[in-house]
Amino acid sequence: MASAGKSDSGTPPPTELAAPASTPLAEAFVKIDPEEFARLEAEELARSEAKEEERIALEHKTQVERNAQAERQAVERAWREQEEYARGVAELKKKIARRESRRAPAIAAAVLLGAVALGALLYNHTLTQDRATKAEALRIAAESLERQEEERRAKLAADASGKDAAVTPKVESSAEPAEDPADRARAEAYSENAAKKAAADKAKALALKIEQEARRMAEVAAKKQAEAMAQAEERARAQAAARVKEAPRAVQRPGTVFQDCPDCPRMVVIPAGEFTMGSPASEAGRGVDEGPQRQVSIAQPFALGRSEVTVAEFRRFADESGYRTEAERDARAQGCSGFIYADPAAGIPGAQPVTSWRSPGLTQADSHPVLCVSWNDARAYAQWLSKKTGERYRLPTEAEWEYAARAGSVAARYWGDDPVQACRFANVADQSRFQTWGFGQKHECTDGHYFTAPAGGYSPNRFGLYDMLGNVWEWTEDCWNASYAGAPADGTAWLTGDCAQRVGRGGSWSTVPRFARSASRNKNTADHRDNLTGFRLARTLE
Ligand SMILES: [Ca+2]
Repeated sequence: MASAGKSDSGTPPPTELAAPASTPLAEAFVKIDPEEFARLEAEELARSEAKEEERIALEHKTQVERNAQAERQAVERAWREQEEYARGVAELKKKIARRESRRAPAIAAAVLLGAVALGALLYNHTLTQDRATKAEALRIAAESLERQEEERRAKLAADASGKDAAVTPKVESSAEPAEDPADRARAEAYSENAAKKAAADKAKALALKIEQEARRMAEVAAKKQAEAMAQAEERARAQAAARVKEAPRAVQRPGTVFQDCPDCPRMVVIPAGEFTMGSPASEAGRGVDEGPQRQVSIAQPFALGRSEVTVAEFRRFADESGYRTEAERDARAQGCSGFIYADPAAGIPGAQPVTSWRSPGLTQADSHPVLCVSWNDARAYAQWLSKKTGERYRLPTEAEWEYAARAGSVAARYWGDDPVQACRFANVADQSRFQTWGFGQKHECTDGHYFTAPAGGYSPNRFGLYDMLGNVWEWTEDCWNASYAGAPADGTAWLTGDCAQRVGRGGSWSTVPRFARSASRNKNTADHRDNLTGFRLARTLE
């Protein structure tokens, strides 16, 4: 306890200073201060980094040298192959020709031929390599030519010495004094240097020529390729244009009947043409909304349904798409207006429920035109069919409809003016009808059907269209206008005016002569449905 108290007095025990000094390691720690240590550490790090950089640089240099070596070897190999090729050609020529005078040009030609090929190689090579490689190629070419030149000289010398030995063996031992060997060596050295320089110049010139030739050949090849591509493109364009010309001719031949799918409605191609739309003031039963008469031009052929869309066709739409008509969606008890009056003479009972196309208040077969569909429902069907087929189905415009119904006729009906002839061409309010609701006289003929008739059951008009009059009223695309003043003259739909109401055309199974005319018009709101109204499709021909 006493020593502890002494310690507390401020005098440190002697061991605290003496102990560090007693070991060299501890002394070193004491002498190196932290800053010095950091500096040494940084130096060491810099040294190791420098070493690493040096190593990377060395590796890089080695790789570069390796690449250069490979390039040199490739060029040398190519040149050697070329030499061998030239030599082989020369040998072959020798054997065939056996004529000294023709040998040299033949060899030269072979060398040039091969050189052009090599030049192409060199040219391609130089496109991607640097100038050093190009210089190297020139050097190798020069060396090669030099070697050839030496070989040639050696051969000539050998030939000459052989000839000399054979013909004039005594020349060397003649009395004339021999040349000074030193002069001769100098002359030979001079001659050799001159030959080397000439060979090098020749090699450079040859390499330049090769390069130029290769470039020219590459340009010619590129030009030829561009021409071939342009020609191929032109041919493809011509073929495509021919197809475009052919296709519409085949598809747009007037009267052609086609289907875009096995279950799709049959369509008829209607020709382009002009007609007078509306009725003359003299036409019996004419309405004021049918004028003024005007010229309409249909510029393009189009397709129109051969008959009205049938119950079967509409059912397919409803089943496949799940679409519910406006009548079916209507919360009212009666979604579709019915025009059924009791007709005891015809065995027609009193009021039947009229709810939708599924139950239109009268008996229908699948082949009959669908009823109780609104303008909106009809357009939904056209959109669905367009999506299904990839073609552009739509409702006909009012002008298209009248143009197609008339089929060139200017009479009140496409069969003429006489309503009594109707029963050959249409299912209308005929003699079987008891009730005409005060609209006037029924058709004085018998068409065989009180209500709807199977689609396409009567004679067609001159365009091959069925039931353009009678059976069911047909929706068109146009907005309602009470006069044709200001209507488009190009057959397009008139989309201004009273667009809440859309135009219906053609009359129905219940229509009297007054309305069963090509020019007769009707209107209803776009959501209206009744059991007199259906529709017919149009399709744009591309
Ligand atoms: Ca009828």
